[in-house]
Amino acid sequence: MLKRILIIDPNQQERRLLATQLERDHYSTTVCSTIFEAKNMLLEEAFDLVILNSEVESNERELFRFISEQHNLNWLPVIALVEAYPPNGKVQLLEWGAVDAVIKPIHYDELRLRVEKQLRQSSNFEEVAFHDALTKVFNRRYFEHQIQLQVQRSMRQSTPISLCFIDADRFKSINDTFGHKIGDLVLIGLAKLIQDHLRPQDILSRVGGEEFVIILPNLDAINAYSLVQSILHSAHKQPVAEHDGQQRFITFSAGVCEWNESLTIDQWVHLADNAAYEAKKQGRDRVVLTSSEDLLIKTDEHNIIQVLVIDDKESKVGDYFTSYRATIEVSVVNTLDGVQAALNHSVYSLCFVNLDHNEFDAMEWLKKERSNHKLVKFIAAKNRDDTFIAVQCLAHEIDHLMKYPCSEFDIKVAMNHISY
Ligand code: GH3
Ligand code: MG
Ligand code: MG
Repeated sequence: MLKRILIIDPNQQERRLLATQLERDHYSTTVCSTIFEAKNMLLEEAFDLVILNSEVESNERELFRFISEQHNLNWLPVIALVEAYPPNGKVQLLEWGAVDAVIKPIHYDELRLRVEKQLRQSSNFEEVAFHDALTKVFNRRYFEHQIQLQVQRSMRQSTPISLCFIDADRFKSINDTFGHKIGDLVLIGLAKLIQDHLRPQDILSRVGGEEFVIILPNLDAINAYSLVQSILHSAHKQPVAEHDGQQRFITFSAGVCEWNESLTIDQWVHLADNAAYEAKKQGRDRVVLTSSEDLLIKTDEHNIIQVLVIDDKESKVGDYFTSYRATIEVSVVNTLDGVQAALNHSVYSLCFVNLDHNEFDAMEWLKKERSNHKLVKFIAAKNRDDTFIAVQCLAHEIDHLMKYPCSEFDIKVAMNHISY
């Protein structure tokens, strides 16, 4: 795919010349003359590199600040073209965040080599940072990086966009029966089977062990649904892996949702994820289509946070959440059986779990809940420092770990930390 370069230069002739030269070298270029325009373009389109002709405006620094603050842009390389005098101009731009600075008047061949070098480095970086090592499809980080961009593009073009969550069915039994290695082959095969059905603009990411998500630009709910159905039909007919002459098949449960302007991105992700969960509940091996009317969780719109507290000790944690904010609805489960607690409280947006629960393996439960409810925030508590637990919490993307027993102040800190 052609690498895309944004050129920011107030001088029309110069930017045209540079664009023509780069296009001749097979880059795709977009030009603009102000930082303001550049910021809008960066929000709407994906670029691989920016060339900034410095001296443009006094608010150049603003461009670097803007890029570093956007989580989907902060790795974007900027090459600055600078005057030789004053000599600290170059240092200034490098300090602000330019990856390279070329003294004007530029020699095109030198600039081209520097562009090539930066792009090579960032594509190595992207390969490692945005791809899943096992299946080679994109990873969760890339998904998060793209979703906003893709929605913005759909809004601008007034085209539909859909999202699909896919979770392999009873995958654990494949591992248990044939071993982890065969499990890996099945995952690789499943990713390939899905990818083979997609168009170049679709973005397939592996977001969990046996879970995938697809961003489907320019596809409405019905078409997205039938696309995913056709993938599932192929999975019925076609093995995803073969070993020792044995064919391995896999089915999956999927949730599909089309975006609309009444939804936040978080709500949209939640809906599609929930639909996949619904597909599991209905018996697996199926696709469930959902829409914004099915928004189950009372979200920020109503300003209510539903908190599930799982704790077998006598504690005031529930009260602390309530006193943190009046619009928090708390269900405290002083249960002996945390699994049952989860079944009874499938709708919650924040969960506090005491890891020292005597009756069930709270960490195992958290792990599973985290993978089933991607938007729920999880707070875990433990009565002593334990590096192993801390590492596990990190690995399973638990949002906050705190010391137990906890005070009202600890809950405040936690809520602040997870920005509720
Ligand atoms: P369900 O139909 O309810 O989704 O059941 P499941 O067995 O697919 O789901 P569960 O969440 O119980 O198990 C997922 C398993 O996926 C457990 C974990 O060991 C396995 N797994 C996660 N990542 C990998 C991986 O990279 N390779 C292999 N081989 N297994 C993995
Ligand atoms: Mg799963
Ligand atoms: Mg599964």
